[in-house]
Amino acid sequence: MGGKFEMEQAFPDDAVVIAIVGMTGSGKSSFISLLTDDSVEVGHSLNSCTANVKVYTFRDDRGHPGYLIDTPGFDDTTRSDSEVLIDIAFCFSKLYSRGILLNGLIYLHRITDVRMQGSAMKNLTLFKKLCGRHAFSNVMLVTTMWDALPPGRTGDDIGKERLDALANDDKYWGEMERNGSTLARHMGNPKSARVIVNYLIHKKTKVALDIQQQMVDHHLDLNETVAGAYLQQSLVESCKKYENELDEVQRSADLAQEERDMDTVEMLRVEEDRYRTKMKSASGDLRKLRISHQALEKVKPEKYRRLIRAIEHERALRAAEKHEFEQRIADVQARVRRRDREISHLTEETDHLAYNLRGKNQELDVMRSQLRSRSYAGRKEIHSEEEGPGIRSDSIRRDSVASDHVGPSNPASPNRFPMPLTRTMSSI
Ligand SMILES: Nc1nc2c(ncn2[C@@H]2O[C@H](COP(=O)(O)OP(=O)(O)OP(=O)(O)O)[C@@H](O)[C@H]2O)c(=O)[nH]1
Ligand SMILES: [Mg+2]
Repeated sequence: MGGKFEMEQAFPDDAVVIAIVGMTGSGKSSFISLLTDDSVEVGHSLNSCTANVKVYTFRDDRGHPGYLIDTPGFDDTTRSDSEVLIDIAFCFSKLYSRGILLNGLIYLHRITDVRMQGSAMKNLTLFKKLCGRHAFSNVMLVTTMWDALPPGRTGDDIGKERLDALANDDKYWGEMERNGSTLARHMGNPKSARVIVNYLIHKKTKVALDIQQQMVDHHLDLNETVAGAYLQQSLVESCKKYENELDEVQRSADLAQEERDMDTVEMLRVEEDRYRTKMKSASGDLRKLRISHQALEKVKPEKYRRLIRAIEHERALRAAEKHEFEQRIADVQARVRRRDREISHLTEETDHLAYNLRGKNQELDVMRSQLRSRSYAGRKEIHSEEEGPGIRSDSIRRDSVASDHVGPSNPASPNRFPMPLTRTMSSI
C-alpha cells in the first residue's frame, strides 16, 4: 500500500491546474507573472486588463509543468457579466468534460479596499455560486497589496481589522472559511506566490465545481445553474428597473411635450434612448445565458483547444513516465525474486552438506570410540602380562593419567569420550 501511495504521489495523473479569480485590479495577472516565464499583461489603468480567460504555464516544485488560469473579474469595464460568466463557465466545463479537475482556486482581494462595494459583492457572490460549498476547501482567499497600506503599525492594524471584518462575516468570507477555505496574505513577491500555490498543490485533492457538474453532468443550460440563475435574476431586476425608469422619463417627456418645452423633451428623449439601450443590452445578456455546454462548444470551438491539447500532452507524458517507472519497479522485483530463489537453493544445498557432515562426524566418533576401546583393551592385556613382582602400583596410576587425553579415565566406562558427541555435532 505504501509503495502504491508513493507511486501515485510521484506521478499525479493530471497536471496542476489552478484558477486565479477576483475583482478587476485585484492583482490576478501580477500574481501569475511572479510564477510564470510566459509574458503576462498587467493592467495599469482604471480599465480592466484581462478581458478573456487566459492560460499560463508554470513549473511546480518538482519541475512538472502546471497551468494557471487568469480570469476576468465580473466587474469588467469592457464586457458584461454574462459574457464573463460564459467565458469562465466554458473554460471550466470544457476542462471538466475532458476529465481535467482543478487543484483549486485563488480568490484575490485588495486589502486596500475600504469596504465591499456593490460590484465587489456581486463578484464574490458569483464566485461562491460557481464553486458550491463542497469546493470551498480548495479555495484560498488571498489579500493583496499589503505594501500599499500606510507604513508601520498603522497600516498593519488597518489590514488586520479589514481582514477580520472579511473573515468574520458570512456575507463576505465567513461561510467559506467555516467550510474549509484558507486565508493567506500575498506579499507581492515570487516566494509568497509560490507558497500560496504550493498549498493547493500539496492538498492533493482536486475539485469539481458546481458549475462544472451542473453543466456537464446534469446538462443544465448556463441560466439554470446556480451561478447563472443568480446572474439571470439580477439581470431581470435590472430590466425591470430600467423599464420603470424609462416609463418615468417617457411620462416626463410627454408632459414636457404638452408644455412645448422642447429643450427638456430633447434631453429626455436622449435619456429614453439611454434606458432603451440598457434594457436591450440586459435582455441580450439574459438571452446569452440560455446556452448549454454543448452549444458553448460550437460557439467557441477554437478557444481552449491549445489548453486542452497541452494538458492532454502533459497527461500522456506522465502516463508514459509512470509506465516506465512501473516497468523499472517490476524489473527490480523480478531480479529480487530471482536472487531469493538462488539464495533458497544455496541454503538447501548448505543444509544438505551440513547433514552429510553430521553423519560423517557421527561415523568418525563411532570409529574413534571403537579405536579407543580397542587400544584400552590392548593396553590392559599388556599390563596383565607385565604385572608381577617389582612392578609398582603407581605405574598403573601414571599410565591411566597419561591416557586421559586419548581414552577414558575410568576404565570401567570405556564409552565415555573426552569430547561429548553432542558437542562435536553442534560445533560442525
Ligand atoms: N502596490 C501593489 N500593486 C500591485 C500589487 N499587485 C498588483 N498591483 C498593481 O495593481 C494593478 C492591477 O494589477 P493586475 O495584475 O493587472 O490586476 P488584475 O486582477 O489582473 O486586473 P484585471 O486583469 O483588470 O482583472 C497593476 O498596476 C499592478 O501593478 C501589489 O501586491 N502591490
Ligand atoms: Mg489581469
